[in-house]
Amino acid sequence: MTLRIVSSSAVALAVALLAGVAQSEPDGAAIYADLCASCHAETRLGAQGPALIPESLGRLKGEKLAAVIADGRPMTQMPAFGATLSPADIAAVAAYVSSPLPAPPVWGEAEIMATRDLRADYSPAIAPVFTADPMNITLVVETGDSHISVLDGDTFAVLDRFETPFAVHGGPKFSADGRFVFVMSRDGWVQKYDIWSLAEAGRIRAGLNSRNIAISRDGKWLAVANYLPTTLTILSTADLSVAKVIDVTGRKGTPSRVSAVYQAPQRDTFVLALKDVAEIWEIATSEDGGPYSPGFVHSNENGMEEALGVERGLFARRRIDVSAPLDDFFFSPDYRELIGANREGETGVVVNLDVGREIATLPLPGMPHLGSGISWLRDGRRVMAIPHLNEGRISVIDMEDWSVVKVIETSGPGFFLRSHDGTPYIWADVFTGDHKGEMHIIDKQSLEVVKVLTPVPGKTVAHTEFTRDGRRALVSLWEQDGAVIVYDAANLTEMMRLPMVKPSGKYNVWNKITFEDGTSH
Ligand code: DHE
Repeated sequence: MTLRIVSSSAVALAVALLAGVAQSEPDGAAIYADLCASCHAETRLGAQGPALIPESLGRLKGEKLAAVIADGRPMTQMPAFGATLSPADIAAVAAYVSSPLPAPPVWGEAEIMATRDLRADYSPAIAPVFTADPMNITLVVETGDSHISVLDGDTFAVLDRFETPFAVHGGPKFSADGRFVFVMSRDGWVQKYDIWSLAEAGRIRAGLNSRNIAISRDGKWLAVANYLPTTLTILSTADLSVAKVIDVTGRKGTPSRVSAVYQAPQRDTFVLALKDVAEIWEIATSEDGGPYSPGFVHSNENGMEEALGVERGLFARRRIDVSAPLDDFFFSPDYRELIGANREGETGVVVNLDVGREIATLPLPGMPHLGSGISWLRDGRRVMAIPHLNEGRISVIDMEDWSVVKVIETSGPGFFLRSHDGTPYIWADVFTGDHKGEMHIIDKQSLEVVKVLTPVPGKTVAHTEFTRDGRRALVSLWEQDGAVIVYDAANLTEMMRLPMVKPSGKYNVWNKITFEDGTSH
């Protein structure tokens, strides 16, 4: 009896001690569920934020990972938890996200197809169901409540407002006739919307953590760049079925995340930026391919494998070796040259896609954001401008001799540059810092800042889009209780405000389908 009493007290003591130990050691999984899962998903496979598993964290380990959790990531949605979590809490959650999943995620054709949801109530209209100019429609992505507003580009009336998947990122892509638009969310959902019918046609989850999409020149194929899994998913635009899932693996067998995919119309290809291997990939988007497609002979060593006929036809691949991985691209208007940068580096490289090799380097410090670059003609020469994500500078580069023409100083780091053939100005935002919300108006010829607009001091004001004729500039008041502010693009006066819920990017059908000078890809 006594023995039993002593024994049960000892057990109670041991339980209490163990509970104490458990309490003193933070539970990474519980912290994750509490603070991280809402953006990165309970499965850790990513949603608004990227997947947090070893395969996607790559080299982000140990102190570097702890620093991201403590300090957040500049120019992303990742907040700083240093004030909320102790160093031990941070170490625990870092260890948790660095641990492998019980089973590796599989997201192949079968899994993707199982998510396809074609709307039973959708029937395509035979003509636009509205009287507005279909070529001057502008879409406004409202990230605050996951919707897109469809604007009449002449009157700015809202023709429709439809729900999108959560956390849309990158520019929606239009079919060449401007009728359909495809929208992608960071957790890999792709939505097809029929502008003429003002109705969604369907959606499918093409990846678990995706970056952006591109449409082929003939409008038949939509490529989805994925971080997780390390694939490029190609969908048929007609019915959103999977045409091909391409595993992205470098020459030496290293799998690579796809940072972005772009349409190169003159080449009839998709061009892929790869995050983890020093290669650029080009994928043919037609059976026969154009003169620059991967199936044709190229006068370079890098193209030899394909030139010998190893890969030909639709979705044939060409690899171009580069000196380091490039995760952000800008293209010359003829798509013969690609300017690439790695956000962590200090230089950019120019790759000639015809010969398949680097032909020049550019000084590009301060996290250049090439994806937001624009180009135009200045004194008869084509120049390009790119913002820098961590300093108030815009680099202007001569695209003939690749010299730096000017570094324009602004009042803080900006995200987006926009212009239009019909305006003499570039509109450059300031996204972070004390001068957040200042929109710089820069003369395209003198390269001087001619005016700074501050529509709502202290509030984020970013991303400009123009009407088809370039006479009006639409700017996002990027707040939950936000607006699209419409300016007269010539005299720079405000004309009206359209209430919107945290509007981000805006996309004019005509400007996008004609690759208008001054718009991004
Ligand atoms: Fe973007 C476009 C990459 C963070 C809003 N962004 C792009 C494109 C790339 C890119 C490669 C061009 C793709 C296209 O349109 O087809 N963005 C990145 C990043 O690597 C970065 C810095 C980190 C990340 O988390 O991915 C990043 N981007 C952001 C944001 O934090 C922004 C401001 C808010 C958000 O919604 O995520 C943001 N990115 C945008 C927008 C575009 C974009 C609105 C389309 C601009 C356009 O005019 O086409």
